[in-house]
Amino acid sequence: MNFTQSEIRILSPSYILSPHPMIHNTLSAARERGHKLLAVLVDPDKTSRENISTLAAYAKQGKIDVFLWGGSLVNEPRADHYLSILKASIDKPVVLFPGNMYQLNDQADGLLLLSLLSGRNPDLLIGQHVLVAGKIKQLGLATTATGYLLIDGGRPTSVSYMSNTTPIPADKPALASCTALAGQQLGMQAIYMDAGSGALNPISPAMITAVRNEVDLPIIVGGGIRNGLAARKALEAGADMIVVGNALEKDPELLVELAEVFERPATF
Ligand code: 1GP
Repeated sequence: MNFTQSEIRILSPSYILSPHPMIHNTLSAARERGHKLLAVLVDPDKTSRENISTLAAYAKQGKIDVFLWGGSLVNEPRADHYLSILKASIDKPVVLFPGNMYQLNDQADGLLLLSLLSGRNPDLLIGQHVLVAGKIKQLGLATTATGYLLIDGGRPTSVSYMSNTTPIPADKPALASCTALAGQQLGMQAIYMDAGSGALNPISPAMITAVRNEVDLPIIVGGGIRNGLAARKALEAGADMIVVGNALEKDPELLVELAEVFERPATF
């Protein structure tokens, strides 16, 4: 069946019209070229016009490759407005990293469709996904099926509390690698290893390498990365993309130090 452009726009706005490839394809392409990526997590509850304009300036300098958008809770009434400002200010992919099913938004270029594989809460493994499957299709959001592994970062985080799940112990890399492998066998398109926002300790290189050695999928690593050294360690251990949120909320200039860890600006 053939559709006109306006019909396509109605059926599937973001998927068809987004100028950016799906994030797992971006990650795979970067990996093939030996490139690593830096993602900045923007929590709609903690951002502002000024913060977005600062980040946009760094993105224009090639210091940010990808934006993730989301939080454990989103109560900010101007969240949609801020997302539209971010989208209008940058030429980088903005991908939803939703803390719950209420955070879908077709202004984004894609959605990390997270399944919390490290936990045993069925609602976050498949329950919420069923509830929003029709909505995701309706919005035309491009999805990346993402096996999400919550790993102990030294203290309880919003994710562990809100998800009501126990993180994988930080000193049990085999548990993480088998969980990631199961995710790959189930057809996931990426693995996100997260110590949770504001974690005391970032995920150890040993744990990242254990997962890297077990799966061929793109690996995203975040939680508690506060400086260039921690970023470098995660990348050298096998992460394809690191995510930094908290530390940049406090000090956006940290992007200068982080960018030095990456040898080149990414091209999309
Ligand atoms: C959290 O991985 C992200 O899900 C980022 O963590 O805020 O600690 O950088 P931080």
